[in-house]
Amino acid sequence: MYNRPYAFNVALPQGRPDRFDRHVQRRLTEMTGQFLDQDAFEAMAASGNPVIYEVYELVRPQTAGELNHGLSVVHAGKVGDEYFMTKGHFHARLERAELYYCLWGEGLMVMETPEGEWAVEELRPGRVLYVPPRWAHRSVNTGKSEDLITLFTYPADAGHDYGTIERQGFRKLIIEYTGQPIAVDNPRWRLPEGKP
Ligand code: PAN
Ligand code: ZN
Repeated sequence: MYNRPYAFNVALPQGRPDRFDRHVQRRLTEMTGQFLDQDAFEAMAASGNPVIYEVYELVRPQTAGELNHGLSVVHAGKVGDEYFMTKGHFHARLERAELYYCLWGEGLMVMETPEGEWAVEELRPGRVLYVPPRWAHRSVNTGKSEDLITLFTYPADAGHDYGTIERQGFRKLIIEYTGQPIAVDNPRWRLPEGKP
């Protein structure tokens, strides 16, 4: 029954909605190449391969006008000095935006455009973040022990381009330095193929 209004509830601090179509659990080894500290990555992969984040999504028909929406739950932890984070992506249709609302925890959204602009915005409960068209986005949990929980919605025809970030990474990484999160240049960031 696709065209009836519906409502659902979100249990906090679990971040689990009582209605969803899709539940994704992303484990560390599904993020090969994204964390900087390779030794820490391998040690953690060998000792339990933890779930880094989960997504509960209500998936709508992929037509203009529909909005996918759901909950993103990034667990607390670090790989070396780098906080747990999502894979991050551009929308396959680059001209598609997204809205995030933070429900729980503390974190940062790291964003960048193909043209080389970048931005980092704080996420904490009550804070709304608008990700405009063309901006790749990755959420990072900078909290000590709590999950970072955000509600998101984006056009159902946006699609996801993970490959670009898998190949070149984000320009900025978020690491802990003297107990605080800071954005540093990603030494492994690569120019997109075909660009001088
Ligand atoms: C979100 C993200 C979610 C997980 O729903 O998909 O936070 O991050 P990754 O998709 O990068 O693994 C979203 O931005 N959708 O477009
Ligand atoms: Zn998105």
